[in-house]
Amino acid sequence: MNESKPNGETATAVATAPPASEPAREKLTKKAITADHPTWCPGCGDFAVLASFYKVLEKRQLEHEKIVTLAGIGCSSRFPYFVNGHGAHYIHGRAVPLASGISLARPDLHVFLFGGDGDGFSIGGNHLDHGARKNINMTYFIMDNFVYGLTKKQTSPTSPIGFKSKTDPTGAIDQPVNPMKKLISAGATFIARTHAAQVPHMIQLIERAMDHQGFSVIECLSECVEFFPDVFDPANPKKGGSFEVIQERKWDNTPEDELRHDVTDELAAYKLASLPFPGVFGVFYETDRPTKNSLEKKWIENTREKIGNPSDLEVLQKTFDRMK
Ligand SMILES: Cc1ncc(C[n+]2csc(CCOP(=O)(O)OP(=O)(O)O)c2C)c(N)n1
Ligand code: SF4
Ligand SMILES: [Mg+2]
Repeated sequence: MNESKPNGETATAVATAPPASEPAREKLTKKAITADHPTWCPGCGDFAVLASFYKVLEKRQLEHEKIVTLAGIGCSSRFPYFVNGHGAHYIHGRAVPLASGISLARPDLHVFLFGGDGDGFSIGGNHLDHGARKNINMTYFIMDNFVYGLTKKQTSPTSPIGFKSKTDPTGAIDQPVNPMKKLISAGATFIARTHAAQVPHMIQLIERAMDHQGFSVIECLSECVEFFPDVFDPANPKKGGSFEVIQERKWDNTPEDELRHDVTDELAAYKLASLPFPGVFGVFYETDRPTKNSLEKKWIENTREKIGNPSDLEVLQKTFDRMK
């Protein structure tokens, strides 16, 4: 089995029994992962995201102390409060820089980010771009509700033209961000899209994103029942819509395979991203590019070797000595 993110670019898990002195690990249960009672409005799409995340953690039996959940500010960004693991509810839009530091300093951790469309595409839009181009190892789940929920209904970067809000009482006039196009052009190496009413699909994508080495992002249409109700019904079969899943290429040499989507084809991904709302769901783009984590690790190792392999403490001491 290929290990998920933390254990390096191509690490393969080796089943080894724990040393006799180490007590057996307790099973990671939903009870152990659950921290607090979610404070979202009844019916908010974010509940299903949390439930899916719990399911993935339970299924994958990650080491409890290696789970980190980070977020900016927003209803969706309350996420870390509800997960019993390391975590932080950080500054609005600044979860990516915080996560970058944690990911680079502690490559053994599973770094998950959760947040909203405002947090990811407006206030933190610039940070998202740089995390993506640097391909820093983390999994970013964006709960897109097309509105600023926490601050009670302002136009967000993904609100459609015409949306009436407190900031646009006569209807939004600005062209919305297309999350898939933004992420492809920024250089994210795993880009996918899902819907909070589709729990098995969400679980499948979270697992794939986790296993991807690099900056992986999932945009999830997650309804704000309070300030933008029913907006995602066109993609919800239970509400009369249709949830169209991307058929990925199987490379099985069949004529029908020619019609399937090659996830490594950037232009094909752009074409899928151009489909009218509600569009399609699944993996738009996936590519293998060295992570900043691996490049930086190599650079540190080479430099350390050149100066005689000092320990971290010795490097620190030498730096302090120079300041004297
Ligand atoms: C730097 C900064 N700017 C603005 C705010 C006010 N603010 C808090 S949450 C938020 C929008 C949240 O919207 P979104 O990220 O879409 O999350 P949602 O609540 O919809 O899940 C804003 C503008 C803030 N806290 N900090
Ligand atoms: S205001 Fe909207 S996004 Fe926030 S908890 Fe309520 S339903 Fe969810
Ligand atoms: Mg929002």
